[in-house]
Amino acid sequence: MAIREILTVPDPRLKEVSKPVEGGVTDEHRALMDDMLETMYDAPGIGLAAIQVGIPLRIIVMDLAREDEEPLPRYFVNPKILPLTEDKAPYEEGCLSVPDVFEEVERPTECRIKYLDYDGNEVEEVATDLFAVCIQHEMDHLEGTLFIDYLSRLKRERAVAKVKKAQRLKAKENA
Ligand code: GNR
Ligand code: NI
Repeated sequence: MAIREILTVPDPRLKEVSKPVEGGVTDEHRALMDDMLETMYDAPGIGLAAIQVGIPLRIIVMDLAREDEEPLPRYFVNPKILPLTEDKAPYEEGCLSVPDVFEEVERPTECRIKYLDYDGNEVEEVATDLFAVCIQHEMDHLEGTLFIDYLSRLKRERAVAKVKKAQRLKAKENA
């Protein structure tokens, strides 16, 4: 397993539409998912899409366990999603590709998801609460959409400027 670099805005790869995994889940995909999980835990974050480490495949990892709970890694390959309600709720979201920016986003509170798991088995389940928020945030990454795309242009531009500035400072420190 290895920790990979997480892309941050304004990297254009974050706007790519990711491609489905064809021909089932292989050991190569599992190695990528292992790396993604390690990268996510190290960050730390609760979810990660493959494009965030530069791989444009429809693969997501997630772990919503609290610090006082056992880790519960989840893997989603080729996920499909269907909102189950028109009810929406706001949640203050963050993203490892937009570090240190947190803003409220409104999303449907419940959805049905269908995907292949780590072993390539088909799974169908209903996501609610934080699971619903996170899977919708991650599915957006597969379409090249970031949570800041739901904000006003002013807030979005400020968010990108903040990330760029932090990176300039980091580059200077390391110079
Ligand atoms: O770690 C993360 N936390 C988070 C908080 C609220 C809503 C969504 C998320 S996902 C994010 C990790 C990430 O960037 N996944 O793409
Ligand atoms: Ni994200």
